[in-house]
Amino acid sequence: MSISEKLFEPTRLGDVEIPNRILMAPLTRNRSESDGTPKSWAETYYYQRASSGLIISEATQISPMGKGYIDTPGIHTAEHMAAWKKITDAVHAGGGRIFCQLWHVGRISHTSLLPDGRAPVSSSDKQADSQTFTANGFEATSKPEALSIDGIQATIKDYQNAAQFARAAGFDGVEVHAANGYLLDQFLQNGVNNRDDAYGGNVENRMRFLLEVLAAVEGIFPPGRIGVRLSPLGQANDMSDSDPEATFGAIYSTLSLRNLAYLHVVESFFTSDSSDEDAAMLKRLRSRYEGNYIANGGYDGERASEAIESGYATAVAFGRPYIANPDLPERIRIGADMNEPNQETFYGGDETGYTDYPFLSSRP
Ligand code: 8OZ
Repeated sequence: MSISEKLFEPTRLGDVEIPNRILMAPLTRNRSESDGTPKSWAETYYYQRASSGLIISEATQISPMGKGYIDTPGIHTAEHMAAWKKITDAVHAGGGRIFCQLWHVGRISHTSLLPDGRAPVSSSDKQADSQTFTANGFEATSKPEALSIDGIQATIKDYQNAAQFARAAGFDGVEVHAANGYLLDQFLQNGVNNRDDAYGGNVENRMRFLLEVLAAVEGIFPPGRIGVRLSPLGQANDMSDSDPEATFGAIYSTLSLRNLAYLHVVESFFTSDSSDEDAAMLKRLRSRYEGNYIANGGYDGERASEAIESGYATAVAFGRPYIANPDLPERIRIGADMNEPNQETFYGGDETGYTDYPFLSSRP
């Protein structure tokens, strides 16, 4: 199959008009100041990618306790806000749109990254068999403490506070990161969540935290400017659920009623390929969500064309291709060769492998 013209048909994601269906996926790059303030080179990086239908920012912590890796950005201080404002201004000047991905890592963290060397928090005290990246390189994630009910309520306030900073920073909306084994996912899936209070047990209880976060964020942005990211295949960060299809089916159906901008689904992660059974389950789950669906994970222009032509997806978010191809929509449109991303410069470092990937022709 060839490239569908539908990839370049404008549409609406909730309240946000997008000129094409080729979105920039959230990409962790670990190039902020250690206090979480984005550096000025991020203005160049995001500006270069403004021809995307929608940019979803790299995962951005909502609070000091939400941090899990070295040099990731935050959106919980006036300094963060001012630095992000320059980035959103640059994207808007380039004709683009950008959402802020609101992130709390939960147990995927290390005491050395957290205030006063505290333990990370999660739905339970189960330690992840996973690693994070600290000042000392890769280290095993620390044993977490289960959040109290008061701790959950305070974290919901942190999401609301971060959404307020995101609005002040000029973001067009926010994406609530509930995927990839981070805090909200640690509540959704019962391989980690063993609580016996109102936030554990059946799936209605396990999704309560996510729904309360959405309600709090909806006080700041309208639902049509809020997206949610999920990863029902649970491939990352030692996640598991006893019945993923039932769990995520209930979550999709519930989110379907909220008139959100979109549901964004990680369909495969770079650590594994999805099987036919996985693809079939993703398809059955997809039928449970009536709004805009953003597919992500391993797509190229042809697969994206198929997904959009068939009505399966509204848009497709590209990750690794966007690291190396700032003008990705144009390259897909004309069938140009792609620059290959260099894995060695994905995380941390300077402008090399960040703002220096070449455009097809002269830069915008
Ligand atoms: C890669 C490295 C660190 C974090 C995610 C925020 O998986 C991430 C992430 C990805 O959602």
